[in-house]
Amino acid sequence: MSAPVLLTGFEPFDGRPVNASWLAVQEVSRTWSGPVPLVVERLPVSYDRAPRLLADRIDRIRPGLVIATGEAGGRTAVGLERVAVNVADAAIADADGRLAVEERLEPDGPDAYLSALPLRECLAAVRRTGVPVEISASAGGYVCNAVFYRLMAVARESRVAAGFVHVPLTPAQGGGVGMVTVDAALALRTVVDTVLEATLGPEPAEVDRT
Ligand code: PCA
Repeated sequence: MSAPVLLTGFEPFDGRPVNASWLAVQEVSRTWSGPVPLVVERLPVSYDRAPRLLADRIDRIRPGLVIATGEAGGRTAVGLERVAVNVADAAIADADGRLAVEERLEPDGPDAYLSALPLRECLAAVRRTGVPVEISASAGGYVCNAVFYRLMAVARESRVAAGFVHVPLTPAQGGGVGMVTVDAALALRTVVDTVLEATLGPEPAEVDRT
């Protein structure tokens, strides 16, 4: 698979100056060295615009793997999300002022999609780095879940490996509680590597030229 990896994070929301997911995605991008091209994208926290932008990028870039990420307040571990549900329901409005209460994202869509990432392998690989990580049973009912839901619908159609990862707030955002960006980025990079290795096979051993 030499198709690019698409990694997305979100714009800041809820009055916070930064978004931990975008900080982590930028850090992955800064230190990226292959084996395939990496494309990153920052999504607006909008039920309407974010899934559309993501679907458009997938259509244009034709990635082999898409990992969408967002920040999750109150969490202390990276969350490998298992399931995207066909519901929009959150206590706060999105960037366009839309407050969703028990709405279906796609009236005729399935109730849920499961992540297409090898979650157990990713969990084990991130654990080996020492970064706190868990498999999460709910991505919530806000824009992250909406993006995850659309991502899995598109991924299923175009046979792309895809999933969603939540990262904790940074300690600066979370009043001292949270995860530093380099750790969140290491977790994301490890998830990407794990999926690529499963698809590409292990990297060839270095040739001894002596
Ligand atoms: N977190 C929100 C939306 C954007 C983000 O980073 C969520 O968990 O839905």
